[in-house]
Amino acid sequence: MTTALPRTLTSALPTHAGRTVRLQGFLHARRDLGGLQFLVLRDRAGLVQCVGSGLDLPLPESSIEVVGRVTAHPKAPGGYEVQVESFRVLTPATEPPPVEIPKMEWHVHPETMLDYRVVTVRGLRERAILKVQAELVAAFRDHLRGEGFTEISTPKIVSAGAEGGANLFPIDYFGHPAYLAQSPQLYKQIMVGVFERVFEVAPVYRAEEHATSRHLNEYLSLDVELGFIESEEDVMDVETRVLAAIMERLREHAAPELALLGATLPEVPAHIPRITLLDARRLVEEKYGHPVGGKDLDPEAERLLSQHYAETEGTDFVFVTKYPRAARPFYAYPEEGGLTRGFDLLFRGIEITSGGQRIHEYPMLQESIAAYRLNPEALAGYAEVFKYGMPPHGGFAIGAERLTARLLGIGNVRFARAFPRDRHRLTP
Ligand code: AMO
Repeated sequence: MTTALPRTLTSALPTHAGRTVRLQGFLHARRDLGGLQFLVLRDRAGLVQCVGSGLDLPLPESSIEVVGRVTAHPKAPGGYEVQVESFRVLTPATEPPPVEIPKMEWHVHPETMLDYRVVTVRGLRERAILKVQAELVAAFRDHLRGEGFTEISTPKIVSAGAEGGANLFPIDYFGHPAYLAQSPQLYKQIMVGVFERVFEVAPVYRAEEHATSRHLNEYLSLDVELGFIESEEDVMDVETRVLAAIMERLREHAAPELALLGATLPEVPAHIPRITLLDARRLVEEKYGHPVGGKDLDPEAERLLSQHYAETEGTDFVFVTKYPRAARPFYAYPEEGGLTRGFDLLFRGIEITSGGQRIHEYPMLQESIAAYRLNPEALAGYAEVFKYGMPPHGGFAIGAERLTARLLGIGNVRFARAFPRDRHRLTP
């Protein structure tokens, strides 16, 4: 060690003005001007410009250490500058990065950016996106713990899918067929029998064949399930409070990142408006002349419905409720007229959540499996816990990348994940 000084972070520089500090970080940028050398050091907290001369500067992104005196410098980014007294390379980069990391806009193809993700992810925008997501996840956890929820961890290798559809990834499990979990659905329900209120933060897998701006093949699912509810209304209320807590935490802990990304946080109303799917379809058709085919709202209908609520109620959120059974999995709690107690939450034009009340009685579940023409044997494992007594319960799941992308105005969910998996991408 060249010095016994403890490491100082760039965020602490204002409290060290006039003193000598030891900084460590990455060589973010460098510039020679006459005999003077300017370098920008980037650490986990931010950036600082350092000035020296006669330094043997390595390639950008090398890990470096600077010892120097902190001076107030109104024109420097952050308002402080460091006069280099000694400089040390901790690890030299051996190749220059494929893009200039300090640039806020890279005029390269998005695929190229993802090809070089191991280093482009260091960019200030990319880092800010992931930082916001980390805070969002922390808020999700903290808030739910505060409401008496317990964190669980469920298998991602499973013997059957819970969500139906053809988007299961098969794997070879020692010669037996198995799948990557599409969602923790059954397991979170089972754990309601243990803790009453549970949540999980974990990746899930969907073999989506099509490349869209809202689908990943591996995404982070923020799952919640709770027992002893009256109806899906209780579930929507929990989600409303979770979202409010997330926004509050981001306001407090991610202000620099939000500013860098030019993002505005939404207000979460105490009561998010609800509209039934049937009424939503009617509204979109009558007000915007957009006919909705299919069982669910299509992406354009979601966008229009959100637009309607932004215009008329000034909110970025709307719950779409009472989905028909045809649009929901077999575990959705049925209602009169072929409907269910299932809902979606739209945020700024996109579905970020599905949820609802679930069937909790064994005979009703068997009826549902039959009504959906599913193989009861294949679902015997799913059904088993309902023999042993389960309270009325429900829950929801938020797609973390979709929420992050909509919050930050990112057009494609792939950029809301450090290492996205899509139809054509398995590396890095
Ligand atoms: P669902 O399949 O609707 O419901 O998924 C819940 C939420 O997860 C996100 N999501 C995705 N995000 C990125 N890429 C994908 N391919 C993808 N698929 C889904 C969306 C979606 O709203 N078990 C139920 C949830 C529940 O009822 O608790 C489920 O998985 O934001």
